[in-house]
This record gives sequence, structure tokens and C-alpha cells, in this order.
Amino acid sequence: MIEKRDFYINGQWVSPAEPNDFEVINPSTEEPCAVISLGSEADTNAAVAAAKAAFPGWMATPVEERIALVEKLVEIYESRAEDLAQAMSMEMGAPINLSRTSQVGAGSWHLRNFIAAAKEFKFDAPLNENAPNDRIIHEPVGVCALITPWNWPMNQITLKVGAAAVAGCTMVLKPSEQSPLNAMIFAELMDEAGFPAGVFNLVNGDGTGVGAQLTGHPDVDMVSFTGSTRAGIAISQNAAQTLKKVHLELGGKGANVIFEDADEKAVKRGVLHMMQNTGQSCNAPSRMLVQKGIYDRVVSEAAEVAAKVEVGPADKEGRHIGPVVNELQWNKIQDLIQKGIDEGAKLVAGGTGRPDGLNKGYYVKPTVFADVNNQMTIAREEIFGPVLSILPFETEEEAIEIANDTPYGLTNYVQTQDGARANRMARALRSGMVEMNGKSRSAGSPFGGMKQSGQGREGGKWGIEDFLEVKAVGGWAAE
Ligand code: TXE
Repeated sequence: MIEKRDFYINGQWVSPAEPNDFEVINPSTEEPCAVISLGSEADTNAAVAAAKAAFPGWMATPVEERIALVEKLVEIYESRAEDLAQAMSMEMGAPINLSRTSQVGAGSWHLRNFIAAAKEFKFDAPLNENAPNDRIIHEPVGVCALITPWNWPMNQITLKVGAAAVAGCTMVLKPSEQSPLNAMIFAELMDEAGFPAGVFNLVNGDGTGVGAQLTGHPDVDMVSFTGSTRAGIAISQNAAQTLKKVHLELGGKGANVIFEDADEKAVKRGVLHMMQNTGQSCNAPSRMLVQKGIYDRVVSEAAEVAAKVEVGPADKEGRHIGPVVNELQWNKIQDLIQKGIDEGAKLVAGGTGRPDGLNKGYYVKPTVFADVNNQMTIAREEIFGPVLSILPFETEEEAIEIANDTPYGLTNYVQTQDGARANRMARALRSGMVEMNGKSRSAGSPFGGMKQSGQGREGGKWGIEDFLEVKAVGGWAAE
């Protein structure tokens, strides 16, 4: 069993102020795989004090030097890719092939995008050519609390740390207590890259402990959070006491609108996208909206595709899906599947209980419901498991109405070969992102949501901007 009780504070690994052991459970086996500590207020205070003391020096460090350290970081990150992949698979259950490719790959991608965006970013420039004496200066916000979840852990950590680092912020990372091991490896990489002491700190803990201490701390200037809408609201309320800047990346209930002229791979693509990472993605296309003329055919194709999705342990090589992260999530998903049945949706694949032959581990059957209406619980709540809902529609207007009738607004998807319609849909859908015909967004594109999916954007220049304050200076002297 791995024992990793220390925190990374002020450039050193230090013991927790008080012992408070926490077992990390491997979701593929339900057995403990590591012991960490949950921090106390004294640990939180020490980390925030280190970040506060390091801020003036880090802010004054030329941006080229900050970028050079992130360049060093990405090199080391890639050399430790296998360690990161193994840790993630063990603690949050992503199959090892997914961990090696998408889970770890997302981290390199984000860090490299921040390096490119920071090199282009105008941190300090005249307002415009007619106002040479007006200077617009972008300065780092200050000490940032970075609170991350367990579903795409390196993706979320690098989106926050990479942007904060090039912007000149100092930080305290509190990773999810469900998946702390990959974050602790990441802290080793920050150390090896040579970031000055105090610029990056890590304290493990849970939401009500270290999470709440950080978001209420008077010396924390900004909170960047990814996780549930429930926690996002609690964090906003807590942070409001000292009017911190708050960045939130929360849940989603994406619509995938499939028109009659969609390409022939659209249905399979949509089902597999839903099942990826065992449905534990905020941008999962969880509501498949299907036009009436192709509805029956799509339902049977979706059921067939889902029935062929294999489920298995995270350490097995292959293209199967793994377990969900923990017992709490497993129970939540089972309850929601049962609700779908009780409220009258038609179960066409999967259902409650574990898949055959998998009696231990938090495994869920790849599940598809047809004849769902948008008022059913399974169409309204983020399930965060491999569960797809199919809803019929007739016209483009109706599809837009159903897609937008949700408290969330993160990502929507459109499948049609009519370019004009695709573009109309892209404008009409109320979400931070729209992806069409299986094309994902390119490097440096901003990620984030409208409505209860959050506020702010991550990635590329938008991600850097979120960690900056804008200072307007009048009467700037010529130098
Ligand atoms: O998330 P939590 P949970 C959604 C998804 C999932 C549900 C619950 O629907 O089923 O959330 O997952 C920290 N103050 N997403 O319970 O609790 C916590 O310690 C400060 C969507 O695991 O939000 C962890 O570090 N911090 C999502 C992080 O928040 C708090 C990713 C996430 O945990 C806190 C994960 C508090 N009051 C879940 N409460 C996405 N957007 O991708 C919790 N935390």
C-alpha cells in the first residue's frame, strides 16, 4: 500500500500539522490502494502564507522566465507520463489506455497551449494608437486556490496551474481526495522544474475541510474550481465574504442533436462519446435528440452500440470502459437509472446492477433509454455515468427549445450535413461550446459554460486572462 501523507508547501514536502489519515480506494477492486492525509487549518494557513510570501517575487519575474519554467515542466511531465497514467488508473478507474492517451495527453496539450498563448499575450500595451499615454497593464490576480475533481484530473490541474503560472499568480492546489496521487506526482514535477519556493503548493483535503478553508481565507484572492454545481454554489457563497474572484467549471447536460441528414457514423460516435471515461465528463453528450424520421433506426443502432461496449478493470489493456470512481457515484447512478425506469422511459440497453461477471468494483452497465422526455429526472440531472437518454423531435425549432431547456450550458453537439443549419444551430444553442459533425475544437480554444455550468473560460489566452487583473494607467510617460 502506498503511503503519501506529506504536503508540498514552500518548496518542501512537510508532514501534516495533525494526523488525519484517509484511504484512497481503487474503484476497480474496492480495495484501499493508498493512505494520504487530509489537511487541517494549520496546513491550509501554512500553504497560503507561502503563496502570499512568494507572490511579489513571482509577479516581478519576467514573463519569459515564467514561460521557460512551464517549458521545463512540460518536458518533465512527458518523461513521467507512465507514472501519472498508472496513478490515475488506480485511483479513479480510467482504463490504462485512456489514461496514457487522453488523460495524460490533455495535460501536455494544455501546458503547450499556454506556452504558445503566453508568448503572444499583450501583458502591457498602449490602449490604442490614438492614446499612447493610456497604458493597459495585465497583472496577476494574486494568491489562487485551485480546487480540482477526479474525473479528468491532469486535464483540470494543468488547465489551472499552467494558466496561473504564466500569468504570475502563486497557488495552493487542493486536488480531489478521491484522486490525490497523480496530483502529488505533479507536485514533484513542479519541484523538479525549479519553480521558486511558495509559487506552487499542494495540500490534500476534503471539501468541507481544506476546500472551505481555502475559499474563505482572507489571503486568497481568487478561487478556480472545477466540480459539481452544488460545490460551486457553496464556494461562491464562501468566497463572497471577502469578494474573491471566482472561476467555476461545473456540470453539464449536453444535447447531441441528430438531424435526418446526419452522417452515417453520427449515432455510433455519439454513443461512444457518452460512454468515454465511463460517462464521467462534464461535456458528455448525455441527451441524444433525434429527428422523427430516423428515430426508430437510431434507437436500435444506439442500443446495439451500447450493448457492445465492454466494461472491465482499469489495469486491463484495451478499449473497454472502467468502473465509476466510488460507491457514492455508483449508488447515485443506480438511483437515476431506476428513476428513468419508474418515470416511464424505455430501457433499450443496460439497466441497474453490475455487468455480468463483475461482482466487485464500481462497474455500471452501459445504459440507453429511449422515449425520454425532457422533464424526466434522467434528462434534467447530470448522471455522470454511462447512461444515454434519447429524445425525439420534429423541427429545428423544437430541437433548439429542448436542447436549451436545462439549467446547464456547457457543450452541445449538432449532426447535420446542411452547413447553414449547422451554423444557425451553433448560434441558437445556449452553451459555452458547440461541436459539429464530430469535429472537436482546436488548440487554444476556450473551455467553459453558461448558466449553471459556470463562469469564466479555461485554456489558451482566455484561460490566462482569467488569472489577470486589468490595470488602466492614464498619463503614461514616454520612456
Ligand atoms: O464532486 P464535488 P463529487 C459533478 C458530477 C458528479 C457530482 C458529484 O455530476 O456526479 O459532481 O461529484 C471539492 N468547498 N461533477 O461529489 O464534491 C472536492 O473536495 C470547496 C462534475 O465528487 O464537487 C473536490 O476537490 N471545495 C465535474 C472537488 O470539490 C469543495 C467533476 C469536486 O468535488 C467543496 C466532478 C466545498 N464546499 C463532479 N465541496 C466537472 N465539472 O467535470 C467539494 N469540494
